[in-house]
Amino acid sequence: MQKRFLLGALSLSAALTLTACASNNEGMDSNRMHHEASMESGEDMNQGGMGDMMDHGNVPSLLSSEGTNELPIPPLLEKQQGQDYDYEVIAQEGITEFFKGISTETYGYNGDLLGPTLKIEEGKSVDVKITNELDESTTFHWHGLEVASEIDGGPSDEIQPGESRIVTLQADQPAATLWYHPHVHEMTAEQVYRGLSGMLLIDSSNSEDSTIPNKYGVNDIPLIFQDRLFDEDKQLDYDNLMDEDGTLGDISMINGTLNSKLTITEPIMRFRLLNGSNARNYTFSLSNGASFTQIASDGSLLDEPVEVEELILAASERAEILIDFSKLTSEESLALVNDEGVELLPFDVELDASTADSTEMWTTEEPFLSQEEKEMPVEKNIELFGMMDMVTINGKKFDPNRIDLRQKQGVTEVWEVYNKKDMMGGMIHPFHVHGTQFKVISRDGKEVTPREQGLKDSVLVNPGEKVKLLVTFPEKGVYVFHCHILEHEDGGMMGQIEVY
Ligand SMILES: [Cu+2]
Repeated sequence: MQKRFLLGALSLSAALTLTACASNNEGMDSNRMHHEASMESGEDMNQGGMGDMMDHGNVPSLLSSEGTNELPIPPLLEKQQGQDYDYEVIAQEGITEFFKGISTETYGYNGDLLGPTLKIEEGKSVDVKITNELDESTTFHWHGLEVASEIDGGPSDEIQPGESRIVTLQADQPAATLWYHPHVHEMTAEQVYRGLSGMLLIDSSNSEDSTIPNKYGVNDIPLIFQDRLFDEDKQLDYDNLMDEDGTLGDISMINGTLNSKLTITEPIMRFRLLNGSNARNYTFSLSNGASFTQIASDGSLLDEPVEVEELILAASERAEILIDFSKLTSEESLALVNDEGVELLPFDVELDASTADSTEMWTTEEPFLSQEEKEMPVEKNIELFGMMDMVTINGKKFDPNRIDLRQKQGVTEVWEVYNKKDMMGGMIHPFHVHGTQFKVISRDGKEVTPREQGLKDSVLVNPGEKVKLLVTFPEKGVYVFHCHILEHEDGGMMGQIEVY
C-alpha cells in the first residue's frame, strides 16, 4: 500500500469553489451535448462521453424526483449475540409499497428490499451465515472483496433454497465502498432487478478514512442508484420487462425509494455512490454547477482528493465524494442531477448558521504508477464484443467447464481490455474482475487522470477503447471476469481465470 501524507486540516470550503459553471449548468439536456461538453476538457475525455451508447437503442430518460420521501438509510447489519457466527444475511421474498396502496413483490436481504450495510474493520475477519429462503437458487457475491474463490459467490457457488452456509470474510485491503449481490448463472440480472443488493463497507480507524466524515447515516451516506421499469400492475415482472442489452427504466430509485430527498444537517457530507443498476450509466453533477470532491474509487481512497464537476459511473462502479453545503445561501436549492438535468436527489439544507467544519486532505508520496509498472508488457488481451444475446469475450461465451486464462498468485500482470466496435458503433461495457482490486494504467495509451488513481474492480470501457489494467490476485482459485451489464453477463459475456 502506498504511503499517504495528510496535508493538514484544510477547510473544504477553501478547496471548493461554489461558482456556477456555464458549460455544466444549462444545455446538458442530451447525451450528445454531454459528449461535446466533455470534449472541452481534456480530463473528461479520458472517462469518455456517453454519446456512443445512444447508437444501441434509446435510453429512456429518468423522471425527476418529486422530493416527497426522506431518503431511507439502509440499517447497519447488527452483530449476532450468542451464535457461532458474527452476522446473518438471508435472501428472502418481500412486499414493497413503491406506489401508495400498491403491493409490489420484491426480493431483499433480511427484509423486503435491498439489504442492510455490512461493515468490516480493515484487517479483520467476520463469519457470516448466508441463508437462501427464496424458491430458487442464489449465490452471495462480495463484490470487490479479495476473498478466496470458494466463498466469492460466483456462478459455481450456488446455495439451494432452504440451505445455509457460514463464510469467513477477511478484509485484508484498504477502506472502501464495496457491495454484495447475487451472481447465480443466468439469473443474476433478475435477482438484482427484484431487489437483491446491499452495501459492504471496509472501515478503517487508522488511515485518512478516519479523518473524513464517517458518521454513518449522518454525514456519511450510502446512495444505491438503480433504475426500474414497472409493468401495468406496478410489478417488477422481469420476464416481461427484460431487455437483452440491459434492462432500463424511467423510474429512479435510490436506496430502494422513489422520489427521495435528503435533509442535510452537517456542512461537509460524504456520499458513497454505488451504481447498482442492471445497465444504466449515470453522470452525476450538482444542479448549481458547483464542483465537488471525489475522494475514493471502487476499492480505495484516491491518491489525492480531486475536484470534479461531474462523475460518471457505469453499472457496478462506486465513488465516494464530499460536498460542502456551508456556502449555500438558504434560498438556493441544490440537487444531485444527471447529465439530462434530471433531479435524482434534491437536498433540503438545514444547517445551523454557526456550523463550520473542515476535513483533512491528503496526498500520496509515491506516484500512482511506478515507471516500471508503466512499462510492463501486456500479458493478457481481453476483447469485449457484441450486443443483445450475441455478446462474447475473446469470441467466446461463458462455459463453466472452461478455463480461459491463467495467472500466478501474487504476480502482477498487465491486461489490455479492448471494447471492439460493431456495425452499430458499439456500446459501453463495464468490465469487472473477481478476486482482485486492480489499477487502471491507461486509456488508449494515455495515462489516467487523478480521478481514476485509486483501486478499482470495475472499469468503464468505451466503444473502440483499449484500457490497460495492472492486475494481481492475492488468492488462488478460479474467478470469473465479465461485463457488468447484468443481461450481458447472463448472456455469456463472462470468462474464467485460474489463479495458481
Ligand atoms: Cu456488456
